[in-house]
Amino acid sequence: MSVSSPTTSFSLYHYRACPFCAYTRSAMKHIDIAVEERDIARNPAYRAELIKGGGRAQVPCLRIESNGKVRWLYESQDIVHYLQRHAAQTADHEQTL
Ligand SMILES: N[C@@H](CCC(=O)N[C@@H](CS)C(=O)NCC(=O)O)C(=O)O
Repeated sequence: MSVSSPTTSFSLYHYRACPFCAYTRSAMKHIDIAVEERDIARNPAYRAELIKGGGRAQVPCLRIESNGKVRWLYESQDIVHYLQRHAAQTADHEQTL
């Protein structure tokens, strides 16, 4: 029997001077999870993507792509809690393999 796990990729829309982004980036390092960082202050294309996809220019915002579906998650605490849960579930999944 083969086991397939869903593939999920993450991008964090942020900018350096934002304290909520700094909190989120620091938690990401602690969780040790791979998240692409997209700085909206340095790259106007990322800012445009965020507004188009998420609906507003607020940072931090986590873009979650899973099995072809995209979700945009705002609020630093919600992002950190989501990534913590995801990391724990992934660790559980790997232990059962
Ligand atoms: N409660 C939010 C606050 C985020 C926030 O205020 N971000 C500021 C930058 S530090 C921002 O994006 N302001 C622009 C806006 O809200 O449109 C969180 O914890 O993520």
